[in-house]
Amino acid sequence: MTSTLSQANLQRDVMTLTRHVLQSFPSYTAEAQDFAALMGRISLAGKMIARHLSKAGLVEDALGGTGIVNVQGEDVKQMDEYANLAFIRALEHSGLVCRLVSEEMAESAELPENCSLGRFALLFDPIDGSSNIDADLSIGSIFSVIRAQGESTVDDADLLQPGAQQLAAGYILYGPSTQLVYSLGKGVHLFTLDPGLGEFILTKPDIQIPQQGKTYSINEGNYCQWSGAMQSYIRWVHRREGYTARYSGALVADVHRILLYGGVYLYPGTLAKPNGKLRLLYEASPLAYLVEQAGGIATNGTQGILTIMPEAVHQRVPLIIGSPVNVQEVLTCLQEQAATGAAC
Ligand code: AFP
Repeated sequence: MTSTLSQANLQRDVMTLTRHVLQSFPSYTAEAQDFAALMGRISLAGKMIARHLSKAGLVEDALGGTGIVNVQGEDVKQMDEYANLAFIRALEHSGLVCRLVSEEMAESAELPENCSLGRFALLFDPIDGSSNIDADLSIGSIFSVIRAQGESTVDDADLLQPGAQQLAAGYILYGPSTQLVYSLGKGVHLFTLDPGLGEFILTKPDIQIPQQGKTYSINEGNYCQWSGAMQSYIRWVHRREGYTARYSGALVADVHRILLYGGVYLYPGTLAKPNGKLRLLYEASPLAYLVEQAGGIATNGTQGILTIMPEAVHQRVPLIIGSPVNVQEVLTCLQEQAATGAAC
């Protein structure tokens, strides 16, 4: 007789990503099938990247740089290039996505064969945290799905939509296991890749971010480059008991920790770069969508990330994201300093 535990495991193992997406719609509509197929393609790219990463050091083209500098002025790693292509190849004949915008491409890639009106556009960061790759540390891929509204596939103006208009967003975290977190605006759900099955299996449904946490995550090496208000917030954190610093150099990994345990991640503007480092459309916005779906807050310090009207596809934005109580502490400190000039 099959044990109760085996029965529970069998039950768990059939809750695949595809089934979960289909079940989140009231019936088996064309829209439900489109989203299930789309998430299937995105997860395929994630599996290809995870498989390639698992052989890093053994194969020639997983570690090290390409010698190329991307549109962001950053060195392109071999894995950046591989992951970017993995997304393109996984999506190009899907019939679902007609435009692709990525950190690694100056111009959006057009897939004309898929471009009937109302098709999706995918905005993605193929490898977030590239500097972690060669040290075998956690990295991620981030994605955002919007509806391409214009007929032109050359002009990106119709892709400049506030994050609140995203149809879906998520990330894939390549850590000790490979995990995929996604939302279609109906809660935030976490799947773990079962390498034997080759499937992402639901392991944490309906994630709610803790109201507050003890983690603050920021690159304090930039301290002298921040505004006085941001410096005063960090000094306030240092004086408080209970806060602990965690910073991995990969946004996905740091935000994932905060989604599960609570706390706040910050990448503020600096004197030299007032808009900070992170990209709005394929880093800050999708993560803001997830965190807000889970009950958290994401802001640039004065405005909610999801309400910002983008002006360019590769634009950067300061980011403060996490548990409501922790983010509110940052905002209160920034507002007090702006109003009175006094440190918090
Ligand atoms: P890389 O992909 O160039 O390593 O940048 C990663 C990232 O965009 C984000 O994942 C990190 O949180 C942040 O930059 C780290 O930047 P700093 O090294 O300036 O702290």
